[in-house]
Amino acid sequence: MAGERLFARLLLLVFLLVAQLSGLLFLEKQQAMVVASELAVTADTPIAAVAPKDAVPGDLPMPFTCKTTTSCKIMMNASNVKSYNGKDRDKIIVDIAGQGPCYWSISRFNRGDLSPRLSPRHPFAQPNLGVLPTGDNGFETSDPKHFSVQAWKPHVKKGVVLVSVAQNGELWPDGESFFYGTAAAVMESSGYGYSLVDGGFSGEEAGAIDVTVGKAGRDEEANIDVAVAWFPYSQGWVGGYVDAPQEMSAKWSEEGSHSPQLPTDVKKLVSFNELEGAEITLPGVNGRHDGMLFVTSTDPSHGNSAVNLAQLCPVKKLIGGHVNGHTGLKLHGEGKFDVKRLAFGMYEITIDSSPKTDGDGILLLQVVDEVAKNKRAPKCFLSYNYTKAGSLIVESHEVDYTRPLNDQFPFCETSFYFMWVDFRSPVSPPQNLGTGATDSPQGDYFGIGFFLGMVMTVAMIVASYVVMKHLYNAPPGPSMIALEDIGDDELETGLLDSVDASERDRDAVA
Ligand SMILES: *[C@@H]1O[C@H](CO)[C@@H](O)[C@H](O)[C@H]1NC(C)=O
Ligand SMILES: CC(=O)N[C@H]1CO[C@H](CO)[C@@H](O)[C@@H]1O
Repeated sequence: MAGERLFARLLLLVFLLVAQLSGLLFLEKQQAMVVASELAVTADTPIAAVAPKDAVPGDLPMPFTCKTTTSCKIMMNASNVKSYNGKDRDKIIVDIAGQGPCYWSISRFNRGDLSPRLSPRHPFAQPNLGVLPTGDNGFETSDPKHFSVQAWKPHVKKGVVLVSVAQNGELWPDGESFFYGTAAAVMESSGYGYSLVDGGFSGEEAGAIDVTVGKAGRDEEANIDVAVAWFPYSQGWVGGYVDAPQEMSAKWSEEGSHSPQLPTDVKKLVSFNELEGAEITLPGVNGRHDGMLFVTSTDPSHGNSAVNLAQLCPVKKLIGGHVNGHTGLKLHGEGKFDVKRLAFGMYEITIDSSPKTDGDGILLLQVVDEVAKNKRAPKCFLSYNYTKAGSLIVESHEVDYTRPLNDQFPFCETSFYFMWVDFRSPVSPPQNLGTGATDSPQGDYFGIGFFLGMVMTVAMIVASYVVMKHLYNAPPGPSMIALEDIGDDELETGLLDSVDASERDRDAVA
């Protein structure tokens, strides 16, 4: 029943966390392990492309050497589409408005679908971007000579893709009404490119990632700007892809679809509970103070689901934090930023006290809240856009089918995490023990202590996270009534009952 939909696939990215004192204590014991893991990273030789038939060496992408977080802002412009379901529905202009430090291409796109690819051979000469596609089906090619496919497909075995909606709602002249966007990182890639696993050239590939874009509350494909970020495991990011629960049991989506530091049995980390969501347990981690967890839907059905949850962490060059949605105050924060609550469900963030544009970086957003047992969890979804003055406006909305058709997405108030991913100097996980101590004492030095501790140390406190997943895109009509029959508390409630009131109060003060 509805539980099956509630648990569409989850994609979990668990960031490195700053440890408390305990992190320091086991640091020394684990130094041998630190060395081993660094060697392993160094030994990860660049993957080289295998030439398909009809390709000459000059058609291949360069061996994949992008070792850092990289992100891009993708624009989807449907101002030429006159009818949402007409023959011209895929006459959209797609472009990359900003990117870096590694470059991107897009090897396939049409309404609601994007195939972002990494490290193209000719990053500045993508002939399919910024122009109207010629045919009726958007853009798509399997020709190895086309620059857009001379690039690498993000893959679940190599890293995590996180997405956010980078426009606060959109109205196109296609006869449809104003809408809010949803975005998902799906493991059903169809755009061509080279495999990060075996170097081969293909379209469909198990575990390769595309991005789908939809309308909140409408279960329809959509065109709206999105931000896409890549976090490679080899850089030290901790994360993975977890499938929808089969008989309530957690399973990695593919063998090896997670950081090598995480156990092969994901049941040690993730458990699903009836209807409420998934619980993520990281030994040695206090979920309320130690880090941020970002979660993205990997459900391919055009963004009909949101995954809400998480926790913050100082990592290297992090500008981000945990914002109390009701006050606009920082609960935790790293790096230089200002945040202001402008109105109910509306926030303004200024990065680094300086104006930013689409050419500077993206924001990743994550709903996070603490909900006492039997209380309703926020079922908000977030988006952002830039203002002309160079700040970022974050909006939070929800779907409410009880309201009139033209007003079903009221503002919604929730606390959230955000992370600024800079195109030139992106956030990175702590990695080098030596430099860490001088560079950023908290993030790096303690971070690595936690990192290994999480996997190696069992005798640590165990904190639980609750991943609250909400269907905010159930189609209007009978299924919604069915949900209501079951009752809000059962369906819409994420429970984080491990939070005690005194801790909450302490944070509110901090
Ligand atoms: C979308 O494309 C049209 C032309 O096709 C252009 O006039 C408009 O400025 C574009 N919108 C954006 C936001 O780039
Ligand atoms: C450029 C742009 O779209 N700016 C918009 C960003 O969002 C705020 C509020 O959500 C709008 O007022 C701006 O027009």
